[in-house]
Amino acid sequence: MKQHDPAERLVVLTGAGISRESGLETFRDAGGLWNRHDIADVCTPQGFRRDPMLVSRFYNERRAELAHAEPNAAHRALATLEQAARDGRWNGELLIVTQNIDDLHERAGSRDVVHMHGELRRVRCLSCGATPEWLGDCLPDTPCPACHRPNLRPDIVWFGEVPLHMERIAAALAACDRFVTIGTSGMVYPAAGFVAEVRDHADTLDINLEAPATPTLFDRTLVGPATRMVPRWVADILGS
Ligand code: BJW
Repeated sequence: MKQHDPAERLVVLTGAGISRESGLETFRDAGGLWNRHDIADVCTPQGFRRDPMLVSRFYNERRAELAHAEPNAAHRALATLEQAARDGRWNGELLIVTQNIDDLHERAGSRDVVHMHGELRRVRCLSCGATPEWLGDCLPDTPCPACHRPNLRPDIVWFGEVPLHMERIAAALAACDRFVTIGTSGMVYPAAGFVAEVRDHADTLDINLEAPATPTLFDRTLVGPATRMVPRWVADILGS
């Protein structure tokens, strides 16, 4: 039986679809990134070891695109909900877990955002472990600002690597009353398995441009573009 505490705990899982209307490509849609790039080449540690220049250029291009992208109405609506909790206008708490490596949630004003697949605007030094912010290009011979050795990689979770912040995410999922996914195909684990973890104790909703092709585990689905559906759904929660 589903139970609700007075303070509602909401976990929102976002995917590439929420940033599509900001001009950033998704992965698996027609014309998405995986139509033009081989996953094994650009999204695995083996691919990086094989050809670090190719992988560095792939992420340099995406970092440059991100610099020109702006948060959209869906990102802003989620930030409004978080702000409403802080103001006491909504008796709930919101955690955004994003699979996205962009920073559009933060730029829209969200503060509590967990980047489970890493962040494009950060690199990681394989020599000293530093993870400095990185806004420009990074190439295989770029020295680490901390230890000066040329051993930097994008601070991204590739296939076969363990996603970040899993303990915090697991605790939030175990405690949530409501779980909502926005703009994700549900193809990549462990994120794809979250709905199965929560559906016995939480209401579940999927917001996506496309209606699901097969029966899903979600209680409800809202079909339409994130910029239209998310503000509407947030307005419903806030009762306006
Ligand atoms: C809109 C819209 C609009 C469009 N409005 N909607 C079986 C079981 C469990 C695991 C595995 C398994 N088989 C293999 C695995 C492992 C593997 C995996 O899942 N593989 C699958 C391909 C099967 N997973 C991993 O390796 C992960 N690690 C792992 O499992 O470690 C083990 C472990 C876990 C936990 C604890 C301990 C150990 C790592 C996965 C790393 C994924 N990395 C990437 C790249 C990140 C960097 C980058 O951006 O380059 O993450 S891959 C890529 O896919 C990216 C995304 O975050 C991720 C998900 O994609 P997303 O966001 O769903 O995008 P799309 O394009 O697929 O969908 C977009 C959706 O938006 C569509 O539905 C559209 O309709 C919709 N849309 N416009 C609303 N306007």
